[in-house]
Amino acid sequence: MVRFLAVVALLLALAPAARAASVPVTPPPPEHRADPSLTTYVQRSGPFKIGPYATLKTSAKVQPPEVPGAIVGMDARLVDQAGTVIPQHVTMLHHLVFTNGGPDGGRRDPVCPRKTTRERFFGTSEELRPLTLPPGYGYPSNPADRWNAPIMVMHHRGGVQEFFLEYRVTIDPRPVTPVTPYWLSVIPCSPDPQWSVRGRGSKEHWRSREYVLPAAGRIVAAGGHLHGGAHELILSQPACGHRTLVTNRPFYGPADDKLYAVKPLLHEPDPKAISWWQSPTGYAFREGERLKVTAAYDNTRPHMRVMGISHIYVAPPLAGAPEVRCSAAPPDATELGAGFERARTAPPKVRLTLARVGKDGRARPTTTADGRAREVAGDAATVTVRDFAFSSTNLVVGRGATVRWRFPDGEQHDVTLADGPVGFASPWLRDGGRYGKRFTEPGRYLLMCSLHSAYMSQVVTVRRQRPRRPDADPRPR
Ligand SMILES: [Cu+2]
Repeated sequence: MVRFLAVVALLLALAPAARAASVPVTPPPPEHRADPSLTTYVQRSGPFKIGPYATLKTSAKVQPPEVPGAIVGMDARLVDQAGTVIPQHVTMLHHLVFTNGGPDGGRRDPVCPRKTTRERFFGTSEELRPLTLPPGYGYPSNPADRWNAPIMVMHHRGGVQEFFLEYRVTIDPRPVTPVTPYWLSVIPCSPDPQWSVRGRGSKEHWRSREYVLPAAGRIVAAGGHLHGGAHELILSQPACGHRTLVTNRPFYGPADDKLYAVKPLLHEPDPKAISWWQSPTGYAFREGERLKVTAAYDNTRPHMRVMGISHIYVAPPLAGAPEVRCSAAPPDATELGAGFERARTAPPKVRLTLARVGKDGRARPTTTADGRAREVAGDAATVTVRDFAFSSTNLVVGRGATVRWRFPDGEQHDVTLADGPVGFASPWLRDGGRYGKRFTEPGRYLLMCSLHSAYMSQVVTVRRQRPRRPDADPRPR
């Protein structure tokens, strides 16, 4: 019965989005840092419905404002029918990316080699950092542009929540210097650009990626995206002594922030804000210049499905300016900070659990497995992930054994550590996808599907010695 209810809830979470509808115009909100005489278009997509404790991954229908011009400020949040902002500890906007295919839908991100990714020009996540640009710069917006917005939302309560995606776009109709957005992700050009931090070994974990910029220009703004556990995101220039151009710093909520009181806590909260850098002069770079993005994470404990993405906005070179190697740091750079009180810069320690949904429909934290232990004495154990369940919820293996998960369903799932000795997570998998993990550290691994975390869990216990009886019940009948 609980299983059946879970499936109903999950189907509800997948209900398609309705069309976008325009709502009034306003003066720019202070967060856009725009000329007060400009106009902000407050637009909505939805309504969406999200089921109890569900994760909703969908594509929101979004469109540019009906006036031509340039975007000089933009943000997005979840609101209810009355327009009231829904707090993140209730229904969380976890990821959002606005893409622009241009009027013919063919515009692509120039740093993605296979050219399958549309131009990404605004992204926000749990950080909810608005897009702002220095005065005189803007991202060109044509009412005929074809926009799209993949979103990922997490509902932290029982019951069904209705919400709208509200996005506020400030347009400057006057001529401005156009910017080109580049999305420099540590994991490039993927719809799920994540990896996991093991949480063993050195105190800090680093992961980097270099990109070659196709044309000369000036970086006039830089934002970023990090997950929980992050120390910082660094944009550097390898050809100039690996100097740092921009550091985006995460800001975590205070300890009494309701984000940390979510129960069951099935996902490590991301930073509540991330710094933003902008400069009218900018950092000039040459055609073919390499830029490097590095994400630094705490490595004293595991952090799963983390990301590191630098969002840079590039203006054309200054007319008549000589091309210089390693241009001086701009004198007019500003860094925008947390924007809330009592921000913490060090990632707080959080302890995730598994969950069990009761007959009353409420999810409660648990750290134990359902069902009797299945002990596997051999080198390998196979787990099938089918019908929103792991086939072995309580698996015992010996140190050095490999567990292989098979994902035969058409629905996407994954296997992600909630708590345990070593961090890991599989990609989202379906249609026969497979994932294997060799367990070399003994201990208890609390595992879940991150897309259905309240409903799908498993405990793998890794013993120092292999269980004696192959595939035996602990109490033979
Ligand atoms: Cu799943």
